Amino acid sequence: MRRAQPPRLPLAGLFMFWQSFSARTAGVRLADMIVVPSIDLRGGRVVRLKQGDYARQVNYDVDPVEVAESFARAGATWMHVVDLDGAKEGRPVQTEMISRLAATRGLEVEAGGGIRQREDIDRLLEAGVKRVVVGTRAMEDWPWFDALVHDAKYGGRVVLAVDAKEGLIAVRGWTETSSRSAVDVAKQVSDWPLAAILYTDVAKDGMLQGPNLQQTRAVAEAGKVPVIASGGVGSIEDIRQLRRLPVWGAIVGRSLYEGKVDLAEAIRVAASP
Ligand code: AMZ
Repeated sequence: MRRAQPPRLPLAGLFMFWQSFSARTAGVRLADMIVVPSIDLRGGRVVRLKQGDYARQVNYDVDPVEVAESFARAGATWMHVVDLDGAKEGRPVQTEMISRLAATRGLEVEAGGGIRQREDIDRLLEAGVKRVVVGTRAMEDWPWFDALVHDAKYGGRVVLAVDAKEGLIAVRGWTETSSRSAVDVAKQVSDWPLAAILYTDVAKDGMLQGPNLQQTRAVAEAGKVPVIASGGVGSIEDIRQLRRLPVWGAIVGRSLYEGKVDLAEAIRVAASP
């Protein structure tokens, strides 16, 4: 969908109201996009993997709590935290650190990696995490996931991770691929009370060479659940490109740590009309 240019003041306010109203009723995203900085944790440290490969780990010599505070200072409203030990081991491992991060003033936290049980979710929500991300168990036990998402207790608190390798969903720390396609799953959950679908292109993740715009668009247009795009952002131009898609948010990770993207600038670009 082409975005109309907003008129100059004083009509701008009216236009924004109309835009917001029409976007809501049409079931598409609002005009701005949320930039979601991310922290990937392993052994309590901030790391990034290339293409999700645990053997290709980059360590950053930074304090996760300070990083989260710097995100808030730059104007971020949401932060994405991945427990990479958890995703690999199939049980939450970094819960204590995630609880500390969830206490960051001004930042809402979504967190995942290794969540397999309701108790894992309850623990994170009690620790102040606003939304939990579930990938593997959803793909391997769809009835469990269906019941979870439709339980009023978890309404709007669950994000479905759709991590795709060449369109097919990857699970268990991205070491295995399922036979289902990302677009099919997005269609299937179209009317579910999910907080979001987190769509990650595994081949792009941690590579700083641009997101998979085509697949991201296909997933975003497949259903009504807001989509968070993840994987590959390496420049402000990538933020501009993603902003043209009907996505709710975009995850930015490695490019922040390596100084390729300035978070405050990314937030400005993502929000400007
Ligand atoms: O980089 C990886 N190998 C990796 C990763 N970043 N493996 C899983 N994850 C993330 C997913 C999602 O946020 O993007 O872990 C979460 C899903 O974990 P699980 O354990 O529910 O599949």
